[in-house]
Amino acid sequence: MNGMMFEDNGRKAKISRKTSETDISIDFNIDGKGEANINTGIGFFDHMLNSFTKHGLFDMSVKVEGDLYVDTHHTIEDTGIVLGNVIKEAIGDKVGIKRYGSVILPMDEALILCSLDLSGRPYLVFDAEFTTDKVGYFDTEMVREFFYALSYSLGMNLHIKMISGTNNHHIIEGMFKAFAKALDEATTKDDRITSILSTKGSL
Ligand SMILES: [Mn+2]
Repeated sequence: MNGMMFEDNGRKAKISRKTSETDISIDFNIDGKGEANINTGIGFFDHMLNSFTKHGLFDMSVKVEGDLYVDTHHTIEDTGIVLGNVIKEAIGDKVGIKRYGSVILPMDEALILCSLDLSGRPYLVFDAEFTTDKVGYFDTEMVREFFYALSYSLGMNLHIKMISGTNNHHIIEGMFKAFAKALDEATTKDDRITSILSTKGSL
């Protein structure tokens, strides 16, 4: 040994991104306890990111100052981009992780399927319809945009399918919770996996 001290920073990352439309900072820890500190300026979006953090047993702080005087589009989409980047950074080399995660999650009458692969190849299949334009100040059409941005910046194949549901708040919350559980599974380390889980040797 050369006497240097190596600090294991764990599976954490922090990213800040500022454009003319949004100013976003996200701190993310895969191996957390579900502690969230979220402020996007959109109440229902905060509620969703809180649920995601809690049910994935991540720790996350999110600070967003977006151009909400325009609408919620840039704020939600750009948060998806930065969240995907920060999760990708926190996952790191993917050695030892399970790679795939799938869950079917109920929330009262809503039943949501989420299945994902941290393959490095972005692809979103989103199969759901909403019956209201908004939940609070959150535009329901932005759910798909959020997960699209996230799947591309993270390099993830993501399937989200609504199996049943009528209440839009329940359907969307079910999606964020299902995504959290599936991502938690995919990022979990398995002792039997000693390298990267791919016949190609890389992801
Ligand atoms: Mn709720």
